[in-house]
Amino acid sequence: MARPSSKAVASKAKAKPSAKAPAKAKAVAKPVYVLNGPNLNLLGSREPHIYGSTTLAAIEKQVAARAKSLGLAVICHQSNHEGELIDWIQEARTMGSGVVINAGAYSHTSIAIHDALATLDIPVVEVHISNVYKREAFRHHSMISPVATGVICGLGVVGYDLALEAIKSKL
Ligand code: CA2
Repeated sequence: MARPSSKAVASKAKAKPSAKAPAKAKAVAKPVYVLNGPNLNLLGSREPHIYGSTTLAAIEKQVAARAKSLGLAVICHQSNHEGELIDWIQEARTMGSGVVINAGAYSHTSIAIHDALATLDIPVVEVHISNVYKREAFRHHSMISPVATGVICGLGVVGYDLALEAIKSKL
């Protein structure tokens, strides 16, 4: 009688129970969403006396490095469109661990961004590069501050790093 092939024998062999518990999939930490609103793509190119000379790309690089040192992950987005910012805020509701947002001029006008942020159960830090209280009166009111965990304003681009530290302290 022909011997069973080693393959057939192997398939009949009982699997040894592992001494270890089955390895669980490692939980991947949710990223902090860093959102920048209208005209912030122009940073570094105009009005350096107000906003400094750092470009948005450099800010995003700096934020990614700070996040890494804090053990956080980040997703950075910029848009000139209110609805796109709202889509990312809604995404952060389930996919994010926090939101850092400089909504630009929408900070002063947008009930829709206020409403989107109000749905979040994660920390939200509003950032302004300039000190809006030293500027025109129309910048003194923010629609989103009432639904933010905290606000950082007037400290330049370091405000984004400070916002990440604040989020870390809340997690
Ligand atoms: O200080 C901030 O970060 C602001 O959110 C910036 C907004 C302004 O409307 C807010 O009142 C305060 C404006 C961003 C415009 O950014 C520019 C950057 C360079 C050149 C022109 C605009």
